[in-house]
Amino acid sequence: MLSSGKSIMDWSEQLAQFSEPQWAEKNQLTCTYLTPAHIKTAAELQAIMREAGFDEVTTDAVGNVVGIYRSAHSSTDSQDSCVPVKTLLTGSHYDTVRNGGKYDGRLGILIPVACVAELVRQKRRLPFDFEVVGFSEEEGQRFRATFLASGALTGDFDPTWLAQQDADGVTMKQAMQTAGLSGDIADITQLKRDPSKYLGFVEAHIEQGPILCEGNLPLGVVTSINAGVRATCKITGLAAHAGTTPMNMRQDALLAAAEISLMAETRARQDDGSVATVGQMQVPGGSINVIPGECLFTLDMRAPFDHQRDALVNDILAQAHVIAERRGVHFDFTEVMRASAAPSDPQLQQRWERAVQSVGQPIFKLNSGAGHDAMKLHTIMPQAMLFVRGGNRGISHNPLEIISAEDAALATQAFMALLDGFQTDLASTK
Ligand code: HGY
Ligand code: MN
Ligand code: MN
Repeated sequence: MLSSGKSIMDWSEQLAQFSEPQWAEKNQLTCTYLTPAHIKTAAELQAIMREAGFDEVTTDAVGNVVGIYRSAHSSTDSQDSCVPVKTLLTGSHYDTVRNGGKYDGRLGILIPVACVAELVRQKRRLPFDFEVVGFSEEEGQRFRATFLASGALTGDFDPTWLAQQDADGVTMKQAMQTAGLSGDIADITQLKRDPSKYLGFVEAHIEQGPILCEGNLPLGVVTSINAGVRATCKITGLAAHAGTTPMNMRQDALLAAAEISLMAETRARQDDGSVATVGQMQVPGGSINVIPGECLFTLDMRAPFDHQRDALVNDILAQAHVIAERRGVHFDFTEVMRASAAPSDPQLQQRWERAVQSVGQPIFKLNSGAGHDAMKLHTIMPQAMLFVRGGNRGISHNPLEIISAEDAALATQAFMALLDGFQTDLASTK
């Protein structure tokens, strides 16, 4: 099984070779929804899945790469195909943030791919179909439609997203059609999964934080995924001469945004577990000698519970309007993503706990500050996650993101143990 760790590291390098030109030239990884680099990554992932031995590998109407390893009852080499077969769903995303890491999302695809390769090596079938999805879009980088890929599986794809434009004015529909997808909402709505046919959704993912690394723990079991709200914000002030406008006569859009950013930081620090981030800020058409008349920025606000998140958002919004009023500027806030906290399904979480124990590791439980596709699948089926230790103190959304082949191998063993657990339990219910 140690070879699975090396395979996963090699596959990660294979996928990471595709990056968008302005980042590739700096040897950085950026793979956003349906860009040429993203399309090549999907093709490479398909090839990796085929090589591993999946029975079916397809790309769906939103660009998800879907691999299915048929059960003992529904595979072509079985007689009793009349036996009703459920499916265990797993996977994660293959898109990245700008100048991101190689393992965020992708590790959660490659670990179950390594499991299928091992099952094929053992000439073994499971008593359920095993469906591994490489979700095409989770990060919300090129378009604001976050989790659109897993959202298509839960029936939450918003048709208005097709008209969203990227920074170059390309609509999502156009991007889909350029990528060889129909861009028809009818094809997308068909992707909705019937939860009654599934055993649930499990996802392996790097922790993206320092806890496992500092605790010298290779694996962790997720108890809940934090709730989040993201928004795009716009301050409208008055562009004016930097030299002639007295300080007490300014409506400086950037300074209002700056004060709001610092206020958000102060407010988030007041809670245990709340976070608030301004990830992007720009003065469109700004000049060195002009007081900013407009400032665009983003807000990402999260907390372990919905009520705590809502209090954070409401306080920041209220205080932002006070700041804008005092500064004589206008503050616009457009919510672009809202996700509820997603507590792990207790039974699936216990399956991960038993799996981690079976590979000789202590059960360490932690919540997830990062959002994941699992929080989308949470809305229609039981879900639970396994975390894998990140090196470099778990840094993520950064090229320093790193894992070890040994931890990848151990996580694969734990995932195999989870599959074994399902097999044992299903056999005992016959
Ligand atoms: O932002 C997140 O939590 C995730 O990486 N998309
Ligand atoms: Mn991410
Ligand atoms: Mn991720």
